[in-house]
Amino acid sequence: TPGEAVPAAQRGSWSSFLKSIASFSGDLSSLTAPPFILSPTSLTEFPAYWCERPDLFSAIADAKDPQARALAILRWFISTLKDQYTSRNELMGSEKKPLNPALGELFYAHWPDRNGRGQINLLVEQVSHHPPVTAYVIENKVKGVQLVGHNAQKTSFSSGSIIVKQIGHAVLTVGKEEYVITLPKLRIDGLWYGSPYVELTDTTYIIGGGFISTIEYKGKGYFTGKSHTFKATVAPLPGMGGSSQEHVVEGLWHEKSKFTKGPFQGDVFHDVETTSKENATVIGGEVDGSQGAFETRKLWNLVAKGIREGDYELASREKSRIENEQRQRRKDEAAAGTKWELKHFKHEDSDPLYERLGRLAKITPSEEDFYGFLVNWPEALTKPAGNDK
Ligand code: HCR
Repeated sequence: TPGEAVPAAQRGSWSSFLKSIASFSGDLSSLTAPPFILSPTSLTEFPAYWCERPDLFSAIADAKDPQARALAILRWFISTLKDQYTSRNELMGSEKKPLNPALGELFYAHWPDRNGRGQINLLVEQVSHHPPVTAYVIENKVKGVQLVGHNAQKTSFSSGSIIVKQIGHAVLTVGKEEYVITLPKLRIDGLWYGSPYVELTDTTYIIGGGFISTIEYKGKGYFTGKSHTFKATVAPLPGMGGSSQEHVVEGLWHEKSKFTKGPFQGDVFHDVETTSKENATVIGGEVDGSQGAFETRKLWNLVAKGIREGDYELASREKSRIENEQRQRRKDEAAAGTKWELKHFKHEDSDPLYERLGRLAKITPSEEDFYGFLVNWPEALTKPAGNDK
């Protein structure tokens, strides 16, 4: 039945929310949604999903040749998908509408050194408000592995689902080698019932180090007939990689996948059950006096409390306060002829690496902008590795 997962008192506002989505295209974040679908977490926390299997991120550095490295990168990438796209369903019962970050909102966290894998730091900054754009860097300095990227979303509505085209890309640096990673397209299904969930569609690419991984996503009814299915091919880039053989991996990105072609055919490629998940340690914990006013947990503290405890009056009052403050800031800047200065990133109109590597795979769009990291880690993250107090 329609709206079966929606609390009775919110069914009316859920159906008007759906109607407004259906007649709307662009920045979904600005639409007001009924309380039951609100998440207490801001989008600035999402980049942590790239590293919730920190052992696999660090293991990229240990691969002994370019082909093994391409496989290690693919394994880490596949391992992130469950956390990126199904964890809200597991934790909160469905996909939810995240808090829309303020311009300049920050998120600092790390994964402590364990078993010599090295400390991994995470820094996130909201670099645009309308449209929302989030930039991030994740770095294991000891191992020489770094991920820098940004992402934005373009949404549209098609046969009952929200289609989310991700804009932006990530650059993974391993030692001196650089890889470009493109992002999947999302389809948000289950809206009719009030229990949205994400299915991935289309293709993503990981290009660099002489190899290209092409990852195709399908939902129910394809390859294996199951949700969250993918098929990945790891092949040498034209003119590179010598006699290396092609590998094909197939399976479910939220569970298990196997090599289905190539020298390791039949072997398990990745199994979510056997790689341990670790939430990032947030600098300042839930909220403490050391967090600045723009650090996400501090900024949204009372909104999140209201949402968690069902005190929607508190949540909406605080949300309006934050939004009004933001509007006032923009007005003041306009009046003074100044512009908000980013703290950790520098916007670049183009990314030559994306263009060069992207050309090899004919990826679209052929050009994208980029946010370069200014390499100004906050002190709380540069303390000696292992000191995770
Ligand atoms: C589309 C989405 C906001 C963006 C979220 C992204 C794409 C952000 C980058 C992460 O790396 C991965 C990621 C995962 C999320 O699945 C995706 C969100 C899903 C819903 C949300 C919409 C703006 C909210 C739509 C409202 C619905 C739930 C009613």
